Order: sequence, then structure tokens, then C-alpha cells
Amino acid sequence: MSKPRLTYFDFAGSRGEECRIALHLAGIDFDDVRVKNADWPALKPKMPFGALPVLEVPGKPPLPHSNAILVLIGRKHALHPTDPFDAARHEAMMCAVEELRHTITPSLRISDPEQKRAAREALAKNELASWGSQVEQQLGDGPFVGGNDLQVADIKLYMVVRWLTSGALDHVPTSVLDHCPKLLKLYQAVGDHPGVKEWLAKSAK
Ligand SMILES: N[C@@H](CCC(=O)N[C@@H](CS)C(=O)NCC(=O)O)C(=O)O
Repeated sequence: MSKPRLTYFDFAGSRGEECRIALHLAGIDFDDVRVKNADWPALKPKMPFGALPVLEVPGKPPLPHSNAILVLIGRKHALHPTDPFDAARHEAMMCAVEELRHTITPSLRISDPEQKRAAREALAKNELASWGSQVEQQLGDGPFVGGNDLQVADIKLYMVVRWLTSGALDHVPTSVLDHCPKLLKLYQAVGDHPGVKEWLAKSAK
């Protein structure tokens, strides 16, 4: 392996895509390995924690967990605060995104349509709404978490807001975060960032 390799599933979303965006913004030439679902069962036991994304850097062991990957990229490429307390605040925000994803995941496995509707409507009204309010309270004037500079925590928030407001989650209204203007401003600012736009145009192909 002569250059970093990021392994994730073959779609332009979620934890893998946020790491790809960070690598792109950092200007890192990386192997973008996209695993087909059919190949996953054989690969899963070989991954450090049986999940993706995983970042491999020449001379180092494989690094799992999206937040660890993002913080590593951020620290090395000026996409994460250098002040330890500020950095920890950004990391807390990133942990909150992971917690939210784990709250939503059980609803992805419900096959009964009525049960799914009830679970998703309750999620939208309760956990998703309160998560948005909590994040909102911690954002300043923005547009990004740290002010004017886009950092890895912003990419993390962008990806989850995109998911929640896209209509991709059945029974979660696209207006679910309309009560969070600062968070929506951050989402817009990340989406408008030229480097992010450039990656998303390339990645979705
Ligand atoms: N906390 C981990 C979660 C990793 C995770 O659950 N990844 C999912 C894809 S987004 C996965 O690998 N699912 C397949 C599986 O668990 O078999 C992270 O942030 O990377």
C-alpha cells in the first residue's frame, strides 16, 4: 500500500462519505475502496470491530470508527481545533451524531409497515426533535461549529442533517429540523463549500 486507503460500502453517504469528504478537503490522495454488499460477510471478520469505515495508512494498523478517523485527519490537516478544550467540544458534537445514529438504527430493521410508521413518527417527534434543539443550543453565530472555518465536526453534522431532512427516512418529515435555524445554516454552509461540492459531485457518480 503506497497511499492511504479508506474502505466503506458502495454508496455516497453516512460514516464513510464523511471520511471521504474530510480526506478530499485535506488534499489527501487516497484509495477509495467501495465494498459491495455481497462481499461484506467475508470481509467483516477481518475488520478491527467488524464494521466500516476503516482507514489504512502506510506503516500503521487499520483505524476503525468514523470519529477517530475524522479527528486524525482533522488534527493532521488543520480541520480540527488545536486548543484541547475546543477540540473536545467538537468531538462531543461528533459523539452526539453517533448516538443519534444508534437511536435511529433499530427502526431500520422493522419490517412491519405500521410498526415502522409508529416508530418513525415517535422518533421524529421526540428524539430527533430534541437532538436538534440540543445541538442548536450549542452552536454559536456560525456558520460552522468553530465559527468561520469548516472542520471535521461540521462534516459530521452535515451528513446526518442531510440524511434526516432528505426524505430518505420514511415517516420522518423533511421539516424535522426546521426549528433549528443555526443547524440548518451550518448544513447549507457545508453544502456550499467548494471543496465539499467538488467531492459530492465526484462521489455520487
Ligand atoms: N461507531 C462506528 C460504527 C460503524 C458502523 O456501524 N458501520 C456500519 C455502516 S455505517 C457497518 O459497518 N455496518 C455493517 C455491519 O455492522 O455489519 C463508526 O463510527 O464508524
